[in-house]
Amino acid sequence: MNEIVPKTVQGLDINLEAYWMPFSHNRYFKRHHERRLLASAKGAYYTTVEGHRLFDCLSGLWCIGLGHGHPRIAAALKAQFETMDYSPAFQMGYPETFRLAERIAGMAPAGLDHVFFVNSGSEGVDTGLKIALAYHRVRGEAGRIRFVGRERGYHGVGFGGISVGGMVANRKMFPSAQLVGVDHLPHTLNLSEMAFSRGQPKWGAHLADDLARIVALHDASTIAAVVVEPVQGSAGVIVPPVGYLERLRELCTQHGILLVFDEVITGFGRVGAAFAAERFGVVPDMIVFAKGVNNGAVPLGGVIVRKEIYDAFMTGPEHLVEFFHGYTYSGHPMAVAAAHATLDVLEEEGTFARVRALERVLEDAMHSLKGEPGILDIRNLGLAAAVDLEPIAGQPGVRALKVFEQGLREGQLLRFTGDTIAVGPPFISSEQELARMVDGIRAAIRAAR
Ligand code: PXG
Ligand code: PLP
Repeated sequence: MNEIVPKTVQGLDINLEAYWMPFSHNRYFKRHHERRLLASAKGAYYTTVEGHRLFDCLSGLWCIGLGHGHPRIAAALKAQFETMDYSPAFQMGYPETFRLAERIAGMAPAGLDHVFFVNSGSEGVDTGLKIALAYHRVRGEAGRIRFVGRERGYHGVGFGGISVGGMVANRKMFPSAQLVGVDHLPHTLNLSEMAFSRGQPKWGAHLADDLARIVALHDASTIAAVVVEPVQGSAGVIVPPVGYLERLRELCTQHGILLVFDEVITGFGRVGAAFAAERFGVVPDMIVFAKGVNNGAVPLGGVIVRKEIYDAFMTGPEHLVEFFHGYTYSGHPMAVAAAHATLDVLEEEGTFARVRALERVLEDAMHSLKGEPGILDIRNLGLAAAVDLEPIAGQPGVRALKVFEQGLREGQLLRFTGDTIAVGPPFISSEQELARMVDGIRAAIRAAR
């Protein structure tokens, strides 16, 4: 096990040891990095250091819908850097950041009209939770300190996000650092009721009623917010049952609880609309976004809130800070410039309509995998889909790893977690590229028995 292995990459003067990779099998990667070190990217493709071309089946990590190296974004970044690289986030302003906030508010459902900028989804979630607590407190409901998340939810890696999140591996090391007073709704995936559903499953709206049980247990006056991903992304594209989000909205309204949609993956086009809130016709009180807002070019995230939430803070002497929160890089000019260019392209190219059209192509192609060996479920919505594979007995995760590795040989960069394969192809994908991607997945699944 512990023999010394060379970790210097052939032909590249680097040693892989010092870098502690995030959410990765470090030791395995450092031994088996063939086709996994990326040298460059353009459009929907990466090129590895060995010179292999890989189709980017997950749009980076769900963030570069418009493809890599978009010339409009490149030009905006160059111009921004030459005009102003950085401006202080606190007590000073940059006009383009204000303009971006107005623009994003304009894309959100009516009523959500103020934007707080952060630098990632994790910061967005923790910011949203802090806004919720502080909002209730400034309104004289300081007793509302509890949160409700959901099993299998992913809300980033901050202490708040892992507390409302529902992924045991991300939580179990940190029991002492969970927020106090968090309950979890059940997740909505039930294969005996909904395996191989296309789009929203019909079964499962009643699972939202668990919120009524939690309210009855703790009393509404103790609960600040419910936080859910409208579509659970990291857990493997778990699509909400018909009527489920509507029911959550109803219960939150009835009990004065804020409903927070974490749209870090679903925002800015992935589901064929600006937000999943629009796609499903359910309006939350806050939307957390990141990733696609600027095509992943520079870290940027944010929280969009209702006017009543913002207004609740705008009391007291005008010269005092209203909300003691923010980041050095909140509204960073480079991130803002990339966002304006991204939103320009999304608008001008009618990208959301294109995603809706491609959704049908992806759906048919992915569901054509049904019947291949050891497939337990296939799910999809927008340009997102997942396949659950039957695990190899006693070796959870190994089957999906094999499919991933074979996928690389097929020229497809897939995403695997557990024994689930997820795809979220770029919005610029052609129908042929989606077909080739699914052919690659099919070949990889067959080879990885
Ligand atoms: N909320 C949601 C819903 C997310 O999907 C985060 C918060 C955290 O964002 P940051 O920017 O802090 O990573 C995410 C991130 C995957 C995958 O393969 C998903 C994410 C990140 C990396 C990989 O599903 N989601
Ligand atoms: N740690 C120290 C010592 C700092 O001075 C700061 C910011 O000024 C931070 C952490 C927070 O950094 P950021 O604003 O980039 O989140």
